[in-house]
Amino acid sequence: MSIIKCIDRVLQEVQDASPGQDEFYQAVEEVLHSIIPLLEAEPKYNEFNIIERIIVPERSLVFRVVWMDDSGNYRTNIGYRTQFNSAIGPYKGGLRFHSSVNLSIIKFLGFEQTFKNSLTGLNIGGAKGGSNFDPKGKSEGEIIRFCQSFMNELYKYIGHTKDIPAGDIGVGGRELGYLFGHYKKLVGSFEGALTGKGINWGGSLGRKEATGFGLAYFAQEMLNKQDDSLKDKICTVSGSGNVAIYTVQKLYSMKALPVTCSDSRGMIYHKSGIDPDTLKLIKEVKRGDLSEYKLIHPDSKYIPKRHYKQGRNGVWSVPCDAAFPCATQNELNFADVQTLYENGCRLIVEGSNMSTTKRAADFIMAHRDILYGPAKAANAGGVATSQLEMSQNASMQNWSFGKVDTKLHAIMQSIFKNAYETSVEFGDEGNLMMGANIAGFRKVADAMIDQGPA
Ligand code: NDP
Ligand code: 2IT
Repeated sequence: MSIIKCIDRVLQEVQDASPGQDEFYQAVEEVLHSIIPLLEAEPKYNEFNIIERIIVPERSLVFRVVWMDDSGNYRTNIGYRTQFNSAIGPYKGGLRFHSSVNLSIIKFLGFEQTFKNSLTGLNIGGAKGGSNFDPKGKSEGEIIRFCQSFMNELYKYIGHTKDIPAGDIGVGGRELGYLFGHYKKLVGSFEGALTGKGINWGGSLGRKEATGFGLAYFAQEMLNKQDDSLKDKICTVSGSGNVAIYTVQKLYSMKALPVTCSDSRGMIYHKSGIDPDTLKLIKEVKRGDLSEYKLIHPDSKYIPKRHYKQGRNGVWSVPCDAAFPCATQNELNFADVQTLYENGCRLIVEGSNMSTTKRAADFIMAHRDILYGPAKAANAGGVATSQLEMSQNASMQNWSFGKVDTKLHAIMQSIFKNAYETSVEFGDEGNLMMGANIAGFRKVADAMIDQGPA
């Protein structure tokens, strides 16, 4: 059977076995299509049925999380942990608390994480978890009770050499603190079974900043290759959480000008430049609404979501040189990417996982004058620094911010180099989507072959 026919058959099987799991299907389809050149060159992957094996998670845990709200009512949420692949190391990946979380979202994230983690060059397998619990508007007591109840089940399946969760949307330092505190109580030992921990209790300096800083380092590498730089580039950024804030901050050190940010209710356009300290105050300290930004910066413009053009993300209507989606999956659609292109944007670097819809990604691939940094390469700085936290925990050391940041920078350079060189090896120079997918896949697939039917 030809490789293309084989892939069509496998994709059909994914649809049959996981009906309605659109995000998972989207992630699998992108990877399988872009690794065709490798599969054609290397029959061993077909021989060992790697494709059929690699798209199935090693296990998916789905569990009930019951917790008590402040009024004394029992509330029920669904908890998830998909341990996708452990061929190259213990399962590693974040936890997402958001009302939109379901098995499709967790599986797509775990699948992407497997190749992302492989690209870091470090020995970490892929996983993702979370819950449809929405921390927004919950009291501190409710957050604590939910985190403890969630951990009452999750602790059985994680551990510092087994599976090491971290943060993602809706899970930051606060939630990780409550999760870790309860994990420690349940297992009776202090071990680094979570990353993104507080600095006083086993966390790493630089982890909080790592995804955003890494994203900017990756963008810099992409532009360096073209003898260009981020200097004076007008940048649009979406989101206003962990990844967005530290992307904005790092863009300034590279002399670029980030002019937008957003949350689920609206966006800010600040022509003279988004102030990261104000974002930290509103989102990290007050956990407030982005509309508060305008109260501090009256020269900025707040646009509520209901005023966006129908079917558009307002952020991408702002003319820019470079776009950094940093909120959530499929936040950049076909119309958005067309507008970006018409307005002269030629660099798209993904902070969020699977930022672009399939049609948007197809548009980007058809316009090779757009430099495109796919999420699994560009946002890998977060998980890479999580692994640096694991290293520090294992050796009982605390590295300086500078040491961690230098290592992060080197890792992002090496991810870019690997993805770029792989694109050259397979005859499509600069196609980082293909380069990242092939390089990420190859390491995991080779380990699976070595390990037999594990
Ligand atoms: P945060 O929870 O800190 O921030 C998420 C931001 O995105 C918030 O501004 C949030 O708005 C907005 N957002 C989330 N969901 C939606 C939605 N459905 N529609 C519109 N806006 C939305 O999360 P992170 O910054 O950690 O994560 C952002 C992205 O980066 C995610 O895709 C995540 O998977 C990815 N990522 C994160 C890493 C990390 O280390 N944290 C590492 C690599 C990737 P609001 O505040 O209103 O909810
Ligand atoms: O998507 C991601 O890479 C993360 N949320 C970070 C995972 C981690 O284990 O640090």
